[in-house]
Amino acid sequence: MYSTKAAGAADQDRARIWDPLHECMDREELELLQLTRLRSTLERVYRDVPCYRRKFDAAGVRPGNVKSLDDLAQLPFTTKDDLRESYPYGMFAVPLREVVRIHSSSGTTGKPTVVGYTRADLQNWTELAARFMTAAGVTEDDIVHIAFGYGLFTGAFGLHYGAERIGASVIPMSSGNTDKQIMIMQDYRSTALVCTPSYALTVADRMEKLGLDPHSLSLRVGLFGAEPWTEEMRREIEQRLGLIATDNYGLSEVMGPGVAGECLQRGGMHIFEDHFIPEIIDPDSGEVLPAGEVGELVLTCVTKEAFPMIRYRTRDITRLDYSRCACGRTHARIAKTMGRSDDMLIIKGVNVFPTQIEEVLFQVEGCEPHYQLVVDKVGAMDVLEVQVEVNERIFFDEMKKQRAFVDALEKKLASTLGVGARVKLVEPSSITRHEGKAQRVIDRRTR
Ligand code: DLL
Repeated sequence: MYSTKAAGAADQDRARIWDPLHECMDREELELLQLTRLRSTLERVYRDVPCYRRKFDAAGVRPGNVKSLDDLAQLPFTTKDDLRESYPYGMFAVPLREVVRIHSSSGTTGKPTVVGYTRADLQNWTELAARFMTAAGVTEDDIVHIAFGYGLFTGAFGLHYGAERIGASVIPMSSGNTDKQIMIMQDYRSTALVCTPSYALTVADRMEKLGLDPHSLSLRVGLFGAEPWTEEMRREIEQRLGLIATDNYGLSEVMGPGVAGECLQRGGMHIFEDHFIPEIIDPDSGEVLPAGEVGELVLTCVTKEAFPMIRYRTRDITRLDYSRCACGRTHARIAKTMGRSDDMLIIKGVNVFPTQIEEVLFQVEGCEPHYQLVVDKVGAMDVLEVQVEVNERIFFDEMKKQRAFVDALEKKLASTLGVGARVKLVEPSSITRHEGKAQRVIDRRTR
């Protein structure tokens, strides 16, 4: 399915595990460790965080009621609203004096969410970043080019310290100025690229526009995350940049990058279960779903000191796989997320994820990998418009051929999504590129 380069790397991968003691623990031993850590975290948050005490009391549970991992389901969920109400420091479980770093979520509306780390939290974060970066094939011989923005966003700092811990040479490039990024990658011979998957394509586009061959770079591996992306997009990035593209997942509320990451088998992202307990729930009923079912990921932190989240509703839609991975790690894997439940569009009553549309666009010859979805209401009807960049041949083709292209694409979308969408072809390079997370949806409906 993937390049021979990736298959060869997967073979070598089995030997490279950053922390075999924890990453390859027997399940029984792992669950015992989780339970011990969970119980002590619950005692602490009940004692020190008024919001948790209130919520536990309202639900009629005490930390002492949790005698097994199954009892976790008795505890109330924590949501973004709880964090907003406690803004800025209300959910910290330690005095500010013990907090040595503050980050914040990248949400675009309202006040950001503030998260804090103690010294021990930063050490754990560094270790977990080293774990997933090693799993993705990074070694002390790599030159790691970090194109995430350094700032309140957790992306750059998380991977920066992980790469340093491994002993790689880190280039703290930060985001923006694509031409300079390319020059530095050429001159410093960067071997590992860290950014969002959409920015990786922006780099490829820009190089091609400048008449440069992206394969002439020394890049070997890409560590991409912070936004949903499909297998089709992975293939496109790999072909165009000539590297092995891996996925990693995290969220600031829970820690940042380093919650989960792919090994080179690339059959899902190992979630570091000795630090986070994952559950999948039905987003409507809140019921815990059996392993393997698709639903919302809920995470409980069991080692965080400053900002431990208990049953935090991530809104990310995925599934958990507990089967044994060929790499030797025993931690469960989360599937590539379909997106966030709050990014899910409801068009004429049908649920549509931007990633489903991405999958279709990547299969059609002539579509460029840049698109945007515009949702509007015409009268009482929801209308979904898919704006997609096409190559110049199609864009300047005669009307009749263009019409046939649009019709075929609309048919394919309708059969995949189960609801009609209008397609609008737009000129190459006309959709705004973002240095961080891509913004795929413009919703013009008044809710
Ligand atoms: O995006 C942390 C991060 C930085 C992860 C760099 C990986 C690499 P936030 O800005 O708080 O934190 O956004 C978290 O981004 O709930 C998901 O919806 C989405 N997300 C993060 N990683 C992935 C991924 C960082 N690999 C939110 N696939 C999460 C899909 C992702 N979505």
